[in-house]
Amino acid sequence: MNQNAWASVMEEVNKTCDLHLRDLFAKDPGRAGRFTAAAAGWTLDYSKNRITPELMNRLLALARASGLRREIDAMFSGEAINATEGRAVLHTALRNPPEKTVAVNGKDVMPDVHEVLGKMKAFSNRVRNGDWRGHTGKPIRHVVNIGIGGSDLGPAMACQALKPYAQGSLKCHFVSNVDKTHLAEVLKEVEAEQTLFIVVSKTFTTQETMANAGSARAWLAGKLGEAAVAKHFVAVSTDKDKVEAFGIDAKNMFGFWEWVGGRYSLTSAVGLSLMIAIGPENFTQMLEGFHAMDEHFRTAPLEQNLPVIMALLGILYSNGYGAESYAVLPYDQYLARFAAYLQQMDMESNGKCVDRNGQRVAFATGPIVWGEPGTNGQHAFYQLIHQGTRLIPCDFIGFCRSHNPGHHDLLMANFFAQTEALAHGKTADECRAEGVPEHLVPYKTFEGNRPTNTLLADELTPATFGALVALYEHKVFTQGIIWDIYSFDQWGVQLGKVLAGKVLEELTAEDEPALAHDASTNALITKYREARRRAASRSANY
Ligand code: G6Q
Repeated sequence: MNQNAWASVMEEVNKTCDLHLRDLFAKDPGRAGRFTAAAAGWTLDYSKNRITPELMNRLLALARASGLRREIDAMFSGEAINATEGRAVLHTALRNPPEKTVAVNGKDVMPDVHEVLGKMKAFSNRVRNGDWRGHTGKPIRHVVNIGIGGSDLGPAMACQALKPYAQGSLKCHFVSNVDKTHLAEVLKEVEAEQTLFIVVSKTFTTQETMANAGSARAWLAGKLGEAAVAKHFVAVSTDKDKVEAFGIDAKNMFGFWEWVGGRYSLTSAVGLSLMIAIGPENFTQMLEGFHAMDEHFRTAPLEQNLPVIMALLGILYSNGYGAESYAVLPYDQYLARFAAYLQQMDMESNGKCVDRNGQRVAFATGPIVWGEPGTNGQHAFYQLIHQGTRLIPCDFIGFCRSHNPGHHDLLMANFFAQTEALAHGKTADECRAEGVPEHLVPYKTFEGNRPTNTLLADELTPATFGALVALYEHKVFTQGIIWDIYSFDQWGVQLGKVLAGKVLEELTAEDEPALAHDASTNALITKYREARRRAASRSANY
């Protein structure tokens, strides 16, 4: 992080940290207008943050001193900014209109992007209109996406978010966990003859996905015979040879490229299940929403740039106020999985402690992300946000219109009331004026000064949804640049992919090889082996 620019931010934080949002609003009638920006169908009101115009100027100076503009251009133009993996980072190209060109190593990637999109559209239409039939001639009614992490969370979250746009006769299911229960419970809900499995894996080697895909394939072959696999399995991957080795014909494979990171892959072929659910036209509108926010991020002045503003506010609280986490609170049930999706996007991207020079950073980086839809959270964890000892900045996300309008005014009344209460609190005198007995005044007083962002759009549509996801993608990118860390690798995930291999052998080998872990791990594995042996001898006796 640029130390001079950060010192200048902290100088201003030290001057303003005792100011209360209540007073900032009282003193400045223009505050809400001053701290509101809009783009791609979204309005961001960030006036309920602990900022003054001067503090915002200094935060923006931090962004400039970090070379943010240059880095944005580098990402959008296909430079290999994912340096530890030697790759470009071009999820933004996936949403480009056809006339744009973007070169990676001198080759324009856009023709390939649009060829795959075309293939996805043709296939989705065939599944949706019943033209693609299962082995016994019946149309598809169930689509099962088998993938994990970036090959699951995006389409799973988006299928739920855009459910009002989905074709009712088709149901999408998602299997990710290697715990067999996940697959088993989904298989109870589907008919083999009418089920399409989409095996989604960038590498086509991920243990969990391969185990689930293998079991799903055995289940289907057991019901309909091996010859049925061709009509019931398609793949999304970057590795054609591995897809073919699994037994899926390359013509039923939808490709993407190494420059699409897993957690940024929803707008690639990884979104195939979503496109089947909502149809190509809605999918295209979603891409347009993503693109609108991409263009805003790329071109808007930093002081009006939604992702940049949100990134800077996040850094203010993480590094200036020591906040450990932030909460994402969508007041829309369709966004129930949005926080889970953001957990991967943010925590996998910026959960890093080494900077781009290979040095350990001396400040906090990626925060903990959590959240639930309003109003459920209000009856659970909001207490801690209102009166706990920790500072938890929140993003409130809401819509002026609902797809299910019956209670919408009530929902939104909560939405607006919560951010106001968090900012202004309730003083001891206000409690007394309400007749609160003196001994209860300390408990019924609310300090307030709890910062929130409010994001408001007209309606949850494919376009506003796409813009919302892109907003957070670019917020996370901006923070990575300012912290000077690499946001697009994930060595911690890779570690998990190899760790289990050795232990699996130790759990399953007949001769129970000697264990050389720490004493705790040795004892736990021994206990598990004993239970496994007992279970095996019990089933042998029956
Ligand atoms: C995402 C991560 C990770 C990845 C999964 C699945 O950015 O790299 O979550 O998406 O591990 O990997 P595959 O798609 O290769 O199966």
